[in-house]
Amino acid sequence: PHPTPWWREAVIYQVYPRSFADSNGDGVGDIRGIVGKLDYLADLGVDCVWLSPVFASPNVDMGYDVSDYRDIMAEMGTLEDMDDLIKGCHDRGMRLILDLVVNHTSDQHEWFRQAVADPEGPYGDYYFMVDGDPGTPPNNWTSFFSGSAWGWNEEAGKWVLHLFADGQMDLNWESDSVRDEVADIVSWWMKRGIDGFRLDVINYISKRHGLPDGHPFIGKLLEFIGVEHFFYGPRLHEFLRGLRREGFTRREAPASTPRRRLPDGTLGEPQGPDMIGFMVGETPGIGMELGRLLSGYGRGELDLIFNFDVLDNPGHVRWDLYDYQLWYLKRFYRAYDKHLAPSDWIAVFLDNHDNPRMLSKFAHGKESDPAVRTAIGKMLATIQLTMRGTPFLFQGQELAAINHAFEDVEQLRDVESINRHASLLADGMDPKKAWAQILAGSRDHSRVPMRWTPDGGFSDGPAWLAGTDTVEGFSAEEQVADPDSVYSWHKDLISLRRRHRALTIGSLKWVHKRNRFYFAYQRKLGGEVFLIECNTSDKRRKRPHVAGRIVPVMGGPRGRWMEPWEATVSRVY
Ligand code: ISL
Ligand code: CA
Repeated sequence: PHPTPWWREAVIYQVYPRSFADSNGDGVGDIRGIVGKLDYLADLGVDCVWLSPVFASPNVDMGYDVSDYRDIMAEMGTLEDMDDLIKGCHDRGMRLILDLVVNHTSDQHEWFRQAVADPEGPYGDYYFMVDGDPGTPPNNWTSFFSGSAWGWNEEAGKWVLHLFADGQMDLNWESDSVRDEVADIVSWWMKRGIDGFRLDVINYISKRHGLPDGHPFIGKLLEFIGVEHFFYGPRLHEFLRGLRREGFTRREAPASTPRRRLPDGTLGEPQGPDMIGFMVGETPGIGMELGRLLSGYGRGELDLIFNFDVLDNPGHVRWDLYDYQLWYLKRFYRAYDKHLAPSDWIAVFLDNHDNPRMLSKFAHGKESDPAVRTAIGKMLATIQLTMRGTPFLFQGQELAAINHAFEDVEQLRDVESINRHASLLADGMDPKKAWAQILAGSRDHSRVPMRWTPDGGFSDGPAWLAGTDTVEGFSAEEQVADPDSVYSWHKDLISLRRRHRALTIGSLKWVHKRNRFYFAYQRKLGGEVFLIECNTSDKRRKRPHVAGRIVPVMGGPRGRWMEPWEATVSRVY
């Protein structure tokens, strides 16, 4: 009886379990730790929690290398803990989605072990295992984590494809059995009660037949060789439709279902299960047009995609140190708004576990001033939580988390940074320059432990990754207690969204759309109109004129001048 799919009105919160909360003092975040923080998430107003991978894994890539999809990583807990987490979310009116990493498995996965032990046996075609001369890889593709995408496997006496780390072996989706296995894994978790999955690099699963060499020109443009053969492969649409039909469509009742959350924040009765699990695809290298084909409403593929074009200004990559310009973000959302059909929907995100913090990217160095950090944290939250689309917050954004000043590569834990650093040095780059790149782009910035209390509060032991910030006032405890904090701003915005659907499903109309620093738009549904105004510059600026009787509901008073990074949300009558 709800005409809009739930995920279009939801605020989704990404938890990076390793760094969220550690319940037993071993320095690694775990599922019990998350269970202990569910009230915190429900108070913030989160509708759905997404967990980065918690499945059994040797952690070559921090869980993105799964060795058993039906078991939990030893240091994170047990299946029983997971059942408690599912129920704990549902009891609080929140949904839970997990992270499905099925472009590749760990080399420790049973399928891979069987495959290399007996390449002619039933698992032989689960991976890309190719005969050849041990000195010459089958093609010129490069790995996203440095070097060739091929590894020579002694046991099988064959080359094996790995687009990511050495231990992340690409699954061969051409095999019917692989597709059946993946659908079974999804059904198994759906029955346990989860509400869907984020699908890791899901646009990479169909590789062009024959695995031809990548074009060196494209490789130079996109930094990796071979990508044109799998970013948008020949059978991608077919594979996604099959997975939705065979895995995500419910055939059995789930063990638990979420309670309904009412507009005033109180809880109603448990709802019936969603007939189809939610699917949000991580789709690097997929722009707006192709993204629409992968997630258009009613196409039977994905519900949403992440479009990564948002993360860097044109001409820049993650490894460059530059100040991100928000006029580009405005242009990005305007372009979406122009090109999409009214029935299309986007994922709105600024941070995740694979990127430095947007707050720091936007204002390198300036964010060391707590007042600036607070202003920018609120401004970014305002844009993210009122833009038309589904916001995905990453843990710590509500605390205005910033990058960490790592001192050297020894402090890093991420395989991508470590490999890249070594390869830059091997190529003869000046060590200072190499480190500057890594420090600008390392994924570890966003992976430092959550700061629950002024002195940390993540774990009783030494954390697996050092770097929790120490600036007074920015721990969860202090932020929750302060009505003017970035946390409270998030909470108030989320509550406003829930009470006024103009802010979720309402139409979007740009105001002074060519102004580079006035990031402003209206959201409208029926007779209700909201005006969102941000001054994205570091200078005071005169507030441009907007017609109507305008009454601020957040921020304000609405003076003639806007302060640097000021954000105001108003009702328009
Ligand atoms: O290297 C990239 C292409 O330019 C990245 O965008 C990469 O494709 C992207 O980071 C993929 O991320 C996901 O899959 C990885 C994992 O390490 C990440 O944490 C995950 O989010 C491999 O599973
Ligand atoms: Ca632990």
